[in-house]
Amino acid sequence: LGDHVGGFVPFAFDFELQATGWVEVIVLVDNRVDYAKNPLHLEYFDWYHHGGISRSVAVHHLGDSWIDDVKITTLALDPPAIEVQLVLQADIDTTETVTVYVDEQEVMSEEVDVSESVTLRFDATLDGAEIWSPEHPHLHHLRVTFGEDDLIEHFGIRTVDVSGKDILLNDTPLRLLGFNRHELHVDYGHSFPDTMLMTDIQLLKEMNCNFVRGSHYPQDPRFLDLCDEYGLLVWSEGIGWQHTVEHLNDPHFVEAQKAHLTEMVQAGYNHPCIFVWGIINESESHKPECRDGYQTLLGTLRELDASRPVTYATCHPYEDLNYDLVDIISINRYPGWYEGELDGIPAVLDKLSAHLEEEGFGDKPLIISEIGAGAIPGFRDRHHRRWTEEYQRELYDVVIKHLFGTRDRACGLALWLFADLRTSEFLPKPLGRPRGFNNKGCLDEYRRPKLSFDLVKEKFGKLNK
Ligand code: ADA
Repeated sequence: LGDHVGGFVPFAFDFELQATGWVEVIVLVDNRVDYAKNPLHLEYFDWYHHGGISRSVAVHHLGDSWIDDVKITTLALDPPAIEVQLVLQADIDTTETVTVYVDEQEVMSEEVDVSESVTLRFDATLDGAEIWSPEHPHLHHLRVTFGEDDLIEHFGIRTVDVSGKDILLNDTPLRLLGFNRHELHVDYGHSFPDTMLMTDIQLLKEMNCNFVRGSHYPQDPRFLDLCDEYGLLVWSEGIGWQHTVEHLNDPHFVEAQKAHLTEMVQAGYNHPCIFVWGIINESESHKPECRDGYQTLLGTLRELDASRPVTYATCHPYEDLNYDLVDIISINRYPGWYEGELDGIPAVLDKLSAHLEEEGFGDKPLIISEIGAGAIPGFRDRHHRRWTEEYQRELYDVVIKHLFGTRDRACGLALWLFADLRTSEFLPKPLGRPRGFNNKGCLDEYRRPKLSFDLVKEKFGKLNK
């Protein structure tokens, strides 16, 4: 029926039923690393690529006409109003009634002529509807019927804006406190059972987080559903890790990225938890030759969704050339780990903000999108050396105190990393990856908390009161 390049995003193919009876779907997955076939998954990335079919496969049996897509956008909070966009399709020329219900109240109904495809847009004011936020993650229920087809979607009414240094959720500045999360588990690879997804949610909530950066690829739609329900704000990021001038100037790479980002936005659009889209982590954003690539990929996101800000995480904060292209500046930095000692962390963080001010970007929101330290699970020692659980706890303490102590020096913090993960043996720094793991998790690979867990819980708890 078709081919698809790259994981972590849903895709679909149409086929005609030749006869009634059972349908057998055969999916061949090739997880050999081969840039020519698939430039999105590369061997040197700092995580282990589990192959296989990692998310669900389903067959939808549709009639001659069907609902292809629904997009729900919040237009206003008071009174609550949404825009609904429907894509209706048919194999034949037909006239059918399309009806839309919100929480089982009809909000629109009309006759539509469809031959091939029709896009309908309408606005609805939902008096009395509740507003979604991390503190009150209220979801509404939208049902569309069209001929014999129907489609149900949950949505939240909430707005996201950027104003000066603030990210506003429902017109109120956010203080984002959370973690980078890889969807990886030693027992399940990328295919989490529902209970494991729920475990991650519970642990994040227990630490009083309101924020998850989905590093470095789109997270499972079931995880996003849970973030909608439990009130965790998500940075949804397209796949990528330290791409070079060669990649960003290769049409094969850029086209594959565009297709991947399109599928990410298509799948994530209706999740109120997603408040920002991100692209290619830590790539060569400091080289002029990469600017066109950044412009194209960020432009793709903006075209697909004008309702959310865009960002990317840079590891070249002093030389970066693309700050003007984003709404939110996001910086990955490892003071106290790859550079300097614990007592140097405040100066490093202050220098970053001072640089942004000097360069004229001081009026944009800043997220510290990665910062952390490796801690081998169970390794403790009286001197609190590097790699001990104590050292990681002290580093988190210094970081959180400095960023949110006397005043807020950033509007968001995503600690690196939620849980330890198996990494690639092709990473060019094996000495920094004992056990073959990235050990910077606040929990180990089985989600057993390290010492820093209680510290984060206490600190984020006080800040999130
Ligand atoms: C980078 C990268 C992460 C991880 C981290 C680390 O900042 O974005 O994916 O590799 O470094 O642990 O060194």
